[in-house]
Amino acid sequence: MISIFTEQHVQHDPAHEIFRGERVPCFEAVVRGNIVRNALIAHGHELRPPSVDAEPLLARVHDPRYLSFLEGAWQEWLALDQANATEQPFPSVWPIRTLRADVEPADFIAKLGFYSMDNGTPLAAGTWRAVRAAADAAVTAASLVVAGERAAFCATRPPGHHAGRDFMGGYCFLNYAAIAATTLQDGGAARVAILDVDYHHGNGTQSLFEDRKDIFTLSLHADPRHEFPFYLGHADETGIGAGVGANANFPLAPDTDVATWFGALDQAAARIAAFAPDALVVPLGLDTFVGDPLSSFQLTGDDFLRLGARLQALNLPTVFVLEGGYAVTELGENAARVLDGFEGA
Ligand code: SP5
Ligand code: ZN
Repeated sequence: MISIFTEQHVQHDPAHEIFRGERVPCFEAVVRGNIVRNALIAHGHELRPPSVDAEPLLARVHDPRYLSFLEGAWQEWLALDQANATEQPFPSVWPIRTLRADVEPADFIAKLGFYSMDNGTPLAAGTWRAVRAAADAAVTAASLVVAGERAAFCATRPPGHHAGRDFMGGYCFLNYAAIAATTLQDGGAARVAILDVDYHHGNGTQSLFEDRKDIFTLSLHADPRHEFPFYLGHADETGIGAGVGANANFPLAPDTDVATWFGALDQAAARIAAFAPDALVVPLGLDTFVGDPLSSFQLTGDDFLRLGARLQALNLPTVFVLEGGYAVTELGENAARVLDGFEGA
């Protein structure tokens, strides 16, 4: 399968994230991108660099004010203190209920909270360059499918499915699945389904499309009562307004076994078939793997082959977008197995 990969991912190289108030090494690390690239090559998949500019699409998915903030954030951080070049900014205050989420503050850390859902999405000097190149990769992968490829893989990091119209979160800054879906629609796919199989609920993607009836968002994930993103992803979220019926969540108990996970996948597949989309986007998180340090699901390597085969059986033009997966040694193999399973290898 043609996979779009950019070396620019190395520009996003934060040292730490916050876990239970302490700084810990980032789970979402540069090595992830390199491991995925190496495994794709080893499995015979063709790698290509991005060749389409995402610029015209960005402001259709994200708030222009948020994009401007992200583009200039590192310079603002340095402007506070040149010594910040070797430090990382973290938000410490958020416009929660009763506070105003419409007036952008002037203070940098206040702005960071204004545009963040958590303090677990570290920003680095080259974050904008990395996420901007990844957006080009998403548009390129979707454009290949528009041009007639059966499927393509946007093999980029950092991930994107927690990012919403005007916020970052969960290691995500720009929502590549949403960018890919929009590109597919521009290319003539009137109805698009987005099936998120990451361990975590795809809150950003749901929030971007839950009021739309032409984009069906589905997500299989750990129950948000127990797991990030905590505040979205429940089964009763079935869409809003014109989009009622075009959102489906399959929250699963922590420690859910493989048979139950595939049972939920079958239910999601039946819903997609009934929706009769013209194309499919798969936010592909590999953090459902039994050895993943952030999660409690139990999929093995063979299960990722099975997942690829099940997705192929939907018989739709398909764009895969890399999301989570933190068992770095196995991440590349597991991603490649999904593509292999899809291609019937
Ligand atoms: C794209 C994606 O998978 N984002 C996930 C963001 C999760 N952020 C919360 C991380 C919590 C870390 N918990 C460590 C548990 C160690 N056993
Ligand atoms: Zn995840």
